[in-house]
Amino acid sequence: MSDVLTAQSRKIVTAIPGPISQQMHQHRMTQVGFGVGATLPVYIDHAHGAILTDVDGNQFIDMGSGIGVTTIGHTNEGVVRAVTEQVAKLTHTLFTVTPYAPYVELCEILNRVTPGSFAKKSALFNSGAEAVENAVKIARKFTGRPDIVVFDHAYHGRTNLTMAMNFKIAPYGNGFGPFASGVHHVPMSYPFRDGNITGQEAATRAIHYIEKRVGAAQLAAIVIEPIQGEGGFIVPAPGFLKALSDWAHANGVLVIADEIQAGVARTGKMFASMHEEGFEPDMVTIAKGVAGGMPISAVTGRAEIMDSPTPGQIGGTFGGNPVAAAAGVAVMRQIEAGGVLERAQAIEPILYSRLEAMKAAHPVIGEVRGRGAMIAIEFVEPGTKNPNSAAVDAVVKFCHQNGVLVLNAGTFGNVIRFLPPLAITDAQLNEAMDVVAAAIASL
Ligand code: PLZ
Repeated sequence: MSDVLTAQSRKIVTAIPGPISQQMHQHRMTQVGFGVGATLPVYIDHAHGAILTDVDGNQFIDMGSGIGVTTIGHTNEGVVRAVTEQVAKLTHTLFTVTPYAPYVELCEILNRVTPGSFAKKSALFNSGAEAVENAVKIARKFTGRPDIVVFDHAYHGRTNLTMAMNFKIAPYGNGFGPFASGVHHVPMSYPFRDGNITGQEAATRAIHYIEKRVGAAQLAAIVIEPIQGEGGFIVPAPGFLKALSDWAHANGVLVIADEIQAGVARTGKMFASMHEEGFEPDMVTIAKGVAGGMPISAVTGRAEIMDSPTPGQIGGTFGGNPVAAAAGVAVMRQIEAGGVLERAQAIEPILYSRLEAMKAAHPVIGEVRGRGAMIAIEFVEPGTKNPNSAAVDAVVKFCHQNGVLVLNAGTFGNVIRFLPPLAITDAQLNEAMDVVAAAIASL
């Protein structure tokens, strides 16, 4: 990745947020609705690789990638070129009125690289939530069944259906109901918190819930994040996903893998589902990292399932926009060309060795987990497994003040997650970890 060669460094030159950001934020508060939050109100002017530069000239090491979006790196050359060329050529027709090539090209790549060796087809949308909505629509159409199952600690979006699918009501759903019906929540495999039962045992527990509470005959699909994102990078115990999907397939139930946060090279494989031997979801939802920051999402699935809606049933004005699709093609070509998955794989041991050392020194860290460049630490009250969100708040604040952008996560707000752009250098990664270590030591 050539971005690595031009990488810049962390630099804090004002208070955080700086005076210009403070002024802009004050103005924003008079113009933007309060429901739209801001984790760290520094206003970003430009970015490259893994460095964000704000309007006051502060430079942050980005350990969040805009929640797993700029995986390929900020202002990646290939993406900038593809977008620039496409924007000058054609910005919109509406694919379902008069089609264009980049949409089909991106679908062709996704059909090839998603898990499962069966024939696949795709459809493109704007956001992750919209992809999830459409996957559920298609599953219902194909099976002729109404209900869906989701998991504890899951996150699927902010639309009406996906709000019903989220585990946490606060902040996502409070006051926004009534919500879509036909959504059933069942227990997840969460090794750190469920006594390390096996994947098979956790699947049996979930299946009992489904059989008793829903009934397989009512069930169109199981929707699951192969590694939960907002839930705190919960990696299910080995065998859990396979056992669930074996049960689903024996009962005519489809499996939808929500790969919106974990997919597209993030975990060191093209998709996180591929870490579980024999797990082949019928459909995957894809967004975030697929287009290097341009808004686009996809549903990719078995061809016969994707063909079950009739022409005109699936669409939307902006879905698969040519500029965003061109960016997607540019990202996916780079991943297929090699080096990107390897970079995610190389980031994993660096983060693990640094974070495990912090865990050994500080019992406030209960667990280090995750895969590739999707690694998290869960904070507890020392000597217990009681969630410790106060520690997370303090560590996050310290990191932000010191030029490292980190994100929290988790049902209990007690997880810090690391999702660096893969263009991050080893030096930047270690510098970020030095700041995290200092933050934890300061608790
Ligand atoms: N499915 C697994 O992670 C988005 C949410 C940011 P959209 N997660 C980040 C926020 O606070 O709104 C996400 C996800 C998984 C679906 C979604 C939804 O994707 O593109 O935000 O709609």
